[in-house]
Amino acid sequence: MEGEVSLQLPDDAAALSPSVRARAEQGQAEFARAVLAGFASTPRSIPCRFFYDAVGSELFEEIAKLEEYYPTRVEASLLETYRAEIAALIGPSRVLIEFGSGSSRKTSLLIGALGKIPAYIPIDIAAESLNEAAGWLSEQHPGLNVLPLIADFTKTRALPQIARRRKKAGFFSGSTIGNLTHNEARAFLANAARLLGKGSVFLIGVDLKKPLSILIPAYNDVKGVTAAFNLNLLGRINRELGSDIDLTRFAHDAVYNEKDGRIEMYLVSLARQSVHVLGRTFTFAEGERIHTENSHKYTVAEFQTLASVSGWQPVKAWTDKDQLFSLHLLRHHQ
Ligand code: AVI
Repeated sequence: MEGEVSLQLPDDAAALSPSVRARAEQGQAEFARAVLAGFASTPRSIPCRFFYDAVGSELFEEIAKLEEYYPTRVEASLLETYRAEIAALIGPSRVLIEFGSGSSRKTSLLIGALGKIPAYIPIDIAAESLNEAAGWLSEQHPGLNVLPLIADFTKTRALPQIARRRKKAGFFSGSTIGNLTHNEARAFLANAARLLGKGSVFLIGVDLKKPLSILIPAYNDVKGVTAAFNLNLLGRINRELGSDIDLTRFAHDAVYNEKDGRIEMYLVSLARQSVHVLGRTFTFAEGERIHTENSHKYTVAEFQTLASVSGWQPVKAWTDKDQLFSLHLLRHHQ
Protein backbone atom coordinates (compact mmCIF):
# COMPACT_ATOMS: atom_id res chain seq x y z
CA MET A 1 0.00 0.00 0.00
CA GLU A 2 3.08 2.29 0.51
CA GLY A 3 2.94 5.09 -2.03
CA GLU A 4 -0.40 4.03 -3.47
CA VAL A 5 -2.94 6.83 -3.48
CA SER A 6 -6.52 5.66 -2.94
CA LEU A 7 -8.84 8.64 -2.80
CA GLN A 8 -12.40 8.92 -1.52
CA LEU A 9 -14.79 10.78 -3.76
CA PRO A 10 -18.23 11.65 -2.30
CA ASP A 11 -20.96 8.98 -2.46
CA ASP A 12 -22.75 10.81 -5.25
CA ALA A 13 -19.58 11.10 -7.38
CA ALA A 14 -20.96 8.61 -9.91
CA ALA A 15 -23.66 11.16 -10.72
CA LEU A 16 -21.09 13.85 -11.60
CA SER A 17 -20.36 14.74 -15.21
CA PRO A 18 -17.04 13.30 -16.50
CA SER A 19 -15.33 16.71 -16.59
CA VAL A 20 -16.47 17.65 -13.07
CA ARG A 21 -15.44 14.20 -11.81
CA ALA A 22 -12.04 14.50 -13.49
CA ARG A 23 -11.53 17.90 -11.86
CA ALA A 24 -12.57 16.53 -8.45
CA GLU A 25 -10.12 13.64 -8.85
CA GLN A 26 -7.34 16.00 -9.89
CA GLY A 27 -8.09 18.28 -6.91
CA GLN A 28 -7.99 15.35 -4.50
CA ALA A 29 -4.73 14.00 -5.92
CA GLU A 30 -3.19 17.46 -5.52
CA PHE A 31 -4.48 17.63 -1.92
CA ALA A 32 -3.09 14.14 -1.21
CA ARG A 33 0.34 15.09 -2.55
CA ALA A 34 0.39 18.33 -0.54
CA VAL A 35 -0.61 16.59 2.72
CA LEU A 36 1.92 13.76 2.30
CA ALA A 37 4.71 16.24 1.47
CA GLY A 38 3.66 18.70 4.19
CA PHE A 39 3.49 16.02 6.90
CA ALA A 40 6.87 14.61 5.82
CA SER A 41 8.60 18.01 6.03
CA THR A 42 10.08 19.78 9.06
CA PRO A 43 8.41 21.91 10.30
CA ARG A 44 5.12 20.36 9.17
CA SER A 45 2.76 22.42 7.03
CA ILE A 46 -0.29 22.34 4.76
CA PRO A 47 -0.83 25.15 2.18
CA CYS A 48 -3.74 27.43 3.14
CA ARG A 49 -5.45 27.13 -0.26
CA PHE A 50 -6.75 23.74 0.92
CA PHE A 51 -8.95 25.40 3.57
CA TYR A 52 -11.65 26.02 1.01
CA ASP A 53 -13.59 22.81 0.44
CA ALA A 54 -17.40 23.15 0.80
CA VAL A 55 -17.25 23.00 4.63
CA GLY A 56 -14.28 25.40 4.83
CA SER A 57 -15.87 27.90 2.44
CA GLU A 58 -19.01 27.95 4.60
CA LEU A 59 -16.92 28.42 7.75
CA PHE A 60 -15.10 31.31 6.08
CA GLU A 61 -18.49 32.94 5.37
CA GLU A 62 -19.18 32.62 9.12
CA ILE A 63 -15.77 34.15 9.96
CA ALA A 64 -16.60 37.11 7.72
CA LYS A 65 -19.67 37.84 9.88
CA LEU A 66 -17.81 37.73 13.22
CA GLU A 67 -17.53 40.89 15.30
CA GLU A 68 -13.77 40.27 15.78
CA TYR A 69 -13.05 39.68 12.06
CA TYR A 70 -13.07 43.26 10.73
CA PRO A 71 -11.51 42.83 7.19
CA THR A 72 -14.64 41.85 5.23
CA ARG A 73 -16.85 44.42 6.93
CA VAL A 74 -14.38 47.31 6.74
CA GLU A 75 -13.43 46.62 3.12
CA ALA A 76 -17.12 46.60 2.13
CA SER A 77 -17.70 49.89 3.92
CA LEU A 78 -14.64 51.46 2.21
CA LEU A 79 -16.05 50.38 -1.15
CA GLU A 80 -19.45 51.75 -0.25
CA THR A 81 -18.05 55.09 0.93
CA TYR A 82 -15.59 55.69 -1.90
CA ARG A 83 -17.22 53.83 -4.81
CA ALA A 84 -17.98 56.96 -6.86
CA GLU A 85 -14.39 58.24 -6.55
CA ILE A 86 -12.97 54.76 -7.24
CA ALA A 87 -15.21 54.32 -10.31
CA ALA A 88 -14.23 57.77 -11.63
CA LEU A 89 -10.51 56.94 -11.29
CA ILE A 90 -10.98 53.53 -12.94
CA GLY A 91 -12.87 55.14 -15.81
CA PRO A 92 -15.63 53.76 -18.08
CA SER A 93 -15.92 50.64 -20.25
CA ARG A 94 -13.22 48.43 -18.78
CA VAL A 95 -13.51 44.65 -18.69
CA LEU A 96 -13.51 43.76 -14.98
CA ILE A 97 -11.35 40.78 -13.97
CA GLU A 98 -11.70 39.46 -10.43
CA PHE A 99 -8.95 37.29 -8.93
CA GLY A 100 -10.54 34.75 -6.55
CA SER A 101 -14.33 34.79 -6.58
CA GLY A 102 -14.44 36.73 -3.29
CA SER A 103 -17.56 38.02 -1.62
CA SER A 104 -20.15 38.73 -4.30
CA ARG A 105 -21.50 41.61 -2.24
CA LYS A 106 -18.26 43.58 -2.56
CA THR A 107 -18.07 42.86 -6.27
CA SER A 108 -21.68 43.92 -6.68
CA LEU A 109 -20.90 47.28 -5.07
CA LEU A 110 -18.02 47.83 -7.50
CA ILE A 111 -19.98 46.71 -10.57
CA GLY A 112 -22.87 48.97 -9.54
CA ALA A 113 -20.49 51.94 -9.33
CA LEU A 114 -18.72 51.20 -12.63
CA GLY A 115 -21.97 51.25 -14.64
CA LYS A 116 -22.02 49.50 -18.02
CA ILE A 117 -18.95 47.30 -18.57
CA PRO A 118 -18.22 45.00 -21.55
CA ALA A 119 -17.71 41.92 -19.35
CA TYR A 120 -17.03 40.66 -15.85
CA ILE A 121 -14.54 37.77 -15.68
CA PRO A 122 -14.24 36.14 -12.23
CA ILE A 123 -11.29 33.72 -11.96
CA ASP A 124 -11.32 30.96 -9.34
CA ILE A 125 -10.20 27.36 -9.00
CA ALA A 126 -13.36 26.43 -7.02
CA ALA A 127 -15.89 25.86 -9.81
CA GLU A 128 -18.89 25.63 -7.48
CA SER A 129 -18.41 28.89 -5.58
CA LEU A 130 -17.40 30.58 -8.84
CA ASN A 131 -20.65 29.58 -10.55
CA GLU A 132 -22.69 30.47 -7.49
CA ALA A 133 -21.16 33.96 -7.26
CA ALA A 134 -21.49 34.45 -11.02
CA GLY A 135 -25.18 33.44 -10.90
CA TRP A 136 -25.95 35.77 -8.01
CA LEU A 137 -24.20 38.72 -9.70
CA SER A 138 -26.07 38.12 -12.98
CA GLU A 139 -29.33 38.35 -11.01
CA GLN A 140 -28.22 41.55 -9.29
CA HIS A 141 -27.07 43.18 -12.52
CA PRO A 142 -29.40 42.14 -15.39
CA GLY A 143 -27.60 42.32 -18.73
CA LEU A 144 -24.15 41.94 -17.15
CA ASN A 145 -21.92 39.76 -19.35
CA VAL A 146 -20.44 37.27 -16.84
CA LEU A 147 -17.69 34.95 -18.14
CA PRO A 148 -16.38 32.79 -15.26
CA LEU A 149 -12.91 31.31 -15.71
CA ILE A 150 -12.05 28.16 -13.72
CA ALA A 151 -8.31 28.56 -13.13
CA ASP A 152 -5.64 29.14 -10.51
CA PHE A 153 -5.65 32.94 -10.36
CA THR A 154 -1.98 33.05 -9.33
CA LYS A 155 -0.98 31.39 -12.60
CA THR A 156 -3.57 32.57 -15.16
CA ARG A 157 -1.80 33.40 -18.43
CA ALA A 158 -4.69 34.11 -20.82
CA LEU A 159 -8.11 35.74 -20.75
CA PRO A 160 -11.25 35.14 -22.86
CA GLN A 161 -11.35 36.75 -26.31
CA ILE A 162 -13.56 39.66 -25.20
CA ALA A 163 -10.78 40.97 -22.97
CA ARG A 164 -8.29 41.29 -25.83
CA ARG A 165 -7.79 44.81 -27.14
CA ARG A 166 -10.09 46.20 -24.45
CA LYS A 167 -9.05 48.23 -21.42
CA LYS A 168 -9.04 46.15 -18.27
CA ALA A 169 -9.47 46.63 -14.52
CA GLY A 170 -8.41 43.98 -11.99
CA PHE A 171 -10.02 43.45 -8.58
CA PHE A 172 -8.46 41.39 -5.77
CA SER A 173 -10.40 41.81 -2.54
CA GLY A 174 -10.36 40.60 1.06
CA SER A 175 -6.59 40.89 1.59
CA THR A 176 -6.15 37.46 0.00
CA ILE A 177 -2.84 38.90 -1.21
CA GLY A 178 -1.81 38.68 2.47
CA ASN A 179 -1.96 34.88 2.26
CA LEU A 180 0.96 34.99 -0.19
CA THR A 181 4.55 35.45 0.96
CA HIS A 182 6.21 38.70 -0.18
CA ASN A 183 7.95 36.85 -3.01
CA GLU A 184 4.71 35.17 -4.08
CA ALA A 185 2.85 38.50 -3.87
CA ARG A 186 5.46 40.17 -6.12
CA ALA A 187 5.22 37.29 -8.61
CA PHE A 188 1.41 37.46 -8.54
CA LEU A 189 1.40 41.24 -9.13
CA ALA A 190 3.91 40.93 -11.99
CA ASN A 191 1.82 38.17 -13.61
CA ALA A 192 -1.34 40.27 -13.19
CA ALA A 193 0.47 43.21 -14.85
CA ARG A 194 1.26 41.00 -17.86
CA LEU A 195 -2.26 39.55 -17.97
CA LEU A 196 -4.09 42.88 -17.66
CA GLY A 197 -1.67 44.75 -19.89
CA LYS A 198 -0.43 48.32 -20.30
CA GLY A 199 -2.73 51.07 -19.07
CA SER A 200 -4.75 48.67 -16.91
CA VAL A 201 -5.74 49.45 -13.34
CA PHE A 202 -5.91 47.18 -10.32
CA LEU A 203 -8.02 47.61 -7.16
CA ILE A 204 -6.66 45.57 -4.22
CA GLY A 205 -7.85 45.19 -0.62
CA VAL A 206 -4.98 44.93 1.87
CA ASP A 207 -5.12 44.40 5.62
CA LEU A 208 -3.14 46.95 7.65
CA LYS A 209 -0.62 46.45 10.46
CA LYS A 210 -2.32 47.21 13.77
CA PRO A 211 -2.21 46.55 17.54
CA LEU A 212 -2.23 42.90 18.60
CA SER A 213 -5.27 43.59 20.80
CA ILE A 214 -7.29 43.81 17.54
CA LEU A 215 -5.30 41.41 15.37
CA ILE A 216 -5.15 38.32 17.60
CA PRO A 217 -8.92 38.12 18.37
CA ALA A 218 -9.60 38.44 14.61
CA TYR A 219 -7.81 35.09 14.17
CA ASN A 220 -8.86 33.55 17.50
CA ASP A 221 -12.53 34.45 17.98
CA VAL A 222 -14.45 33.59 21.13
CA LYS A 223 -17.04 31.46 19.32
CA GLY A 224 -14.27 29.25 17.94
CA VAL A 225 -15.28 29.63 14.28
CA THR A 226 -11.67 30.26 13.18
CA ALA A 227 -10.60 27.21 15.20
CA ALA A 228 -13.23 25.10 13.39
CA PHE A 229 -12.04 26.56 10.04
CA ASN A 230 -8.44 25.58 10.83
CA LEU A 231 -9.36 22.11 12.20
CA ASN A 232 -11.47 21.45 9.10
CA LEU A 233 -8.20 20.84 7.26
CA LEU A 234 -7.82 17.68 9.36
CA GLY A 235 -11.50 16.86 8.82
CA ARG A 236 -10.93 17.21 5.09
CA ILE A 237 -7.97 14.81 5.27
CA ASN A 238 -10.25 12.28 7.03
CA ARG A 239 -13.08 12.76 4.52
CA GLU A 240 -11.06 12.82 1.32
CA LEU A 241 -8.03 10.70 2.11
CA GLY A 242 -9.73 8.16 4.39
CA SER A 243 -7.63 9.07 7.45
CA ASP A 244 -8.26 8.52 11.14
CA ILE A 245 -7.20 11.83 12.69
CA ASP A 246 -8.90 12.60 16.02
CA LEU A 247 -9.73 16.33 15.75
CA THR A 248 -10.11 16.65 19.52
CA ARG A 249 -6.39 15.87 19.89
CA PHE A 250 -5.36 19.00 17.95
CA ALA A 251 -5.91 22.67 18.83
CA HIS A 252 -6.02 25.90 16.83
CA ASP A 253 -3.38 28.56 17.46
CA ALA A 254 -2.79 31.98 15.89
CA VAL A 255 0.30 34.07 16.65
CA TYR A 256 1.75 37.29 15.25
CA ASN A 257 5.24 37.08 13.75
CA GLU A 258 6.54 40.61 14.26
CA LYS A 259 9.63 40.18 12.09
CA ASP A 260 7.66 39.06 9.01
CA GLY A 261 4.59 41.20 9.78
CA ARG A 262 2.13 38.35 9.62
CA ILE A 263 -0.38 36.26 11.52
CA GLU A 264 0.60 32.59 11.45
CA MET A 265 -1.97 29.88 12.07
CA TYR A 266 -1.06 26.46 13.41
CA LEU A 267 -2.69 23.18 14.43
CA VAL A 268 -1.01 21.99 17.62
CA SER A 269 -0.87 18.31 18.60
CA LEU A 270 -2.24 17.98 22.17
CA ALA A 271 -0.52 14.62 22.75
CA ARG A 272 2.10 12.35 21.33
CA GLN A 273 0.12 10.53 18.64
CA SER A 274 0.31 8.78 15.28
CA VAL A 275 -2.02 9.45 12.37
CA HIS A 276 -2.41 7.43 9.19
CA VAL A 277 -2.70 9.02 5.77
CA LEU A 278 -2.90 6.89 2.62
CA GLY A 279 -0.96 4.02 4.14
CA ARG A 280 1.70 6.16 5.79
CA THR A 281 2.12 6.75 9.49
CA PHE A 282 3.09 10.18 10.85
CA THR A 283 3.98 10.57 14.51
CA PHE A 284 3.46 13.93 16.21
CA ALA A 285 5.18 14.95 19.44
CA GLU A 286 3.05 16.65 22.10
CA GLY A 287 3.06 20.38 21.25
CA GLU A 288 4.26 19.81 17.67
CA ARG A 289 2.72 22.25 15.21
CA ILE A 290 1.43 22.07 11.64
CA HIS A 291 1.76 25.49 9.96
CA THR A 292 -1.50 26.12 8.06
CA GLU A 293 -1.59 29.82 7.09
CA ASN A 294 0.27 33.12 6.83
CA SER A 295 -1.73 36.34 6.70
CA HIS A 296 0.62 39.26 5.99
CA LYS A 297 -0.21 42.78 7.11
CA TYR A 298 1.17 45.90 5.40
CA THR A 299 1.38 49.62 6.06
CA VAL A 300 0.10 51.67 3.11
CA ALA A 301 3.69 52.63 2.23
CA GLU A 302 4.96 49.02 2.44
CA PHE A 303 2.28 47.79 0.05
CA GLN A 304 2.87 50.67 -2.37
CA THR A 305 6.58 49.77 -2.47
CA LEU A 306 5.75 46.09 -3.13
CA ALA A 307 3.38 47.13 -5.95
CA SER A 308 5.92 49.55 -7.46
CA VAL A 309 8.59 46.88 -7.83
CA SER A 310 6.06 44.59 -9.53
CA GLY A 311 5.03 46.87 -12.41
CA TRP A 312 2.30 48.90 -10.68
CA GLN A 313 2.21 52.60 -9.88
CA PRO A 314 0.14 53.61 -6.83
CA VAL A 315 -2.73 55.94 -7.82
CA LYS A 316 -4.52 56.29 -4.50
CA ALA A 317 -5.09 54.41 -1.24
CA TRP A 318 -8.17 54.67 0.97
CA THR A 319 -8.26 53.67 4.65
CA ASP A 320 -10.98 53.75 7.33
CA LYS A 321 -10.82 56.12 10.27
CA ASP A 322 -9.57 53.37 12.61
CA GLN A 323 -6.77 52.42 10.18
CA LEU A 324 -7.89 48.78 10.03
CA PHE A 325 -7.92 48.14 6.28
CA SER A 326 -6.77 49.70 3.01
CA LEU A 327 -7.98 49.74 -0.59
CA HIS A 328 -5.29 50.46 -3.18
CA LEU A 329 -5.80 51.60 -6.74
CA LEU A 330 -2.77 50.88 -8.94
CA ARG A 331 -1.97 51.63 -12.59
CA HIS A 332 0.22 49.49 -14.84
CA HIS A 333 3.21 51.74 -15.52
CA GLN A 334 5.24 49.82 -18.10
C1 AVI B 1 -8.92 34.73 2.96
N1 AVI B 1 -7.94 35.35 3.86
C2 AVI B 1 -7.65 36.72 3.43
C3 AVI B 1 -8.27 35.24 5.29
C4 AVI B 1 -7.22 35.99 6.13
O1 AVI B 1 -7.62 36.82 6.93
O2 AVI B 1 -6.02 35.75 5.95
C5 AVI B 1 -8.36 33.80 5.73
C6 AVI B 1 -8.59 33.64 7.20
N2 AVI B 1 -7.88 32.91 8.01
C7 AVI B 1 -8.35 32.99 9.22
N3 AVI B 1 -9.37 33.82 9.23
C8 AVI B 1 -9.55 34.23 7.97
